[in-house]
Amino acid sequence: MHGLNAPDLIIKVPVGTIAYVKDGGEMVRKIDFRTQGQRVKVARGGKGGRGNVHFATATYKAPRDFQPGEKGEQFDIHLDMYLPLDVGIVGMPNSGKSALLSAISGARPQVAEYDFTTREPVLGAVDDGKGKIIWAEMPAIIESSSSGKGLGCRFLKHLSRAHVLVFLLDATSPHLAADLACLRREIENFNPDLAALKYLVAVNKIDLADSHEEVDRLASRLASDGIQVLPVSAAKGTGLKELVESVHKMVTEDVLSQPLEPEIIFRPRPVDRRD
Ligand SMILES: Nc1nc2c(ncn2[C@@H]2O[C@H](COP(=O)(O)OP(=O)(O)OP(=O)(O)O)[C@@H](O)[C@H]2O)c(=O)[nH]1
Ligand SMILES: [Mg+2]
Repeated sequence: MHGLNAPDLIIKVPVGTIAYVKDGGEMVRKIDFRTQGQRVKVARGGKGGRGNVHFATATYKAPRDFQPGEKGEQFDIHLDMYLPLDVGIVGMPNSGKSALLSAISGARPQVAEYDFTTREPVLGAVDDGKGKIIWAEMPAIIESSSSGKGLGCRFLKHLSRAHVLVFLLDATSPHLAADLACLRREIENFNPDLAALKYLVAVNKIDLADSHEEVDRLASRLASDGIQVLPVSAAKGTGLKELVESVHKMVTEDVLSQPLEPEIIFRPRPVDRRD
């Protein structure tokens, strides 16, 4: 007899999904589905068997012999959905995150004077003439967000796949360095990997600042670590071109510094032959 091939099992996932492929509890592969139509074979089907006809000879016309097919590979797959973003804007309430995203991209999040206006991450595509990069505004972070205060930190998981973070400070705050330290502490408490991402600091509402003194002080403090501090005004457009250029340069460098498929660690298992 001839057996039938089983149909492929195709699992459709939204763009932005990361599949963690596990074998006996051990992660063997991480697949990042970033593009529409991307297809990855996770588990191979078993080799087919040989039916009776394969054993027929001129004198042995109706053989009962057969060789069974092999089992296919088997893995556990954990699927997690992350927003497909390149750049994450992180800041305190009312610092102008939505105003900034609105000024540089086609996104139109609500801009308002009260705290926690934005309650979910908002994505916007920013085109600097060389290509499109996805920026995302995260809901505001405050002291103890990582312990659940305010809107908490759940949404920060989406930053896992950011190339660059932009910490947005408010120039009218008297403590720029303390604000930055607080934001960095909260994301680090949430996930230390996020604190390891490349970042720069943008000081917004510079149109309202009496002087650049505080900004300059912060800039000189961070210069030794190679961290840029850029004064901007989302409302007036000041410094936005420089910000977008600097961030996009950092994103490009980060992309180029990574091997093409950095996440894939694939150790094929020895085939379990059953002759
Ligand atoms: N003068 C001035 N005002 C600004 C600037 N950027 C934002 N604002 C104002 O600051 C307020 C807060 O702006 P949003 O963009 O809503 O701030 P946000 O950080 O998104 O706030 P949440 O979503 O609540 O976290 C609004 O009243 C804006 O009009 C700026 O560059 N200059
Ligand atoms: Mg907002």
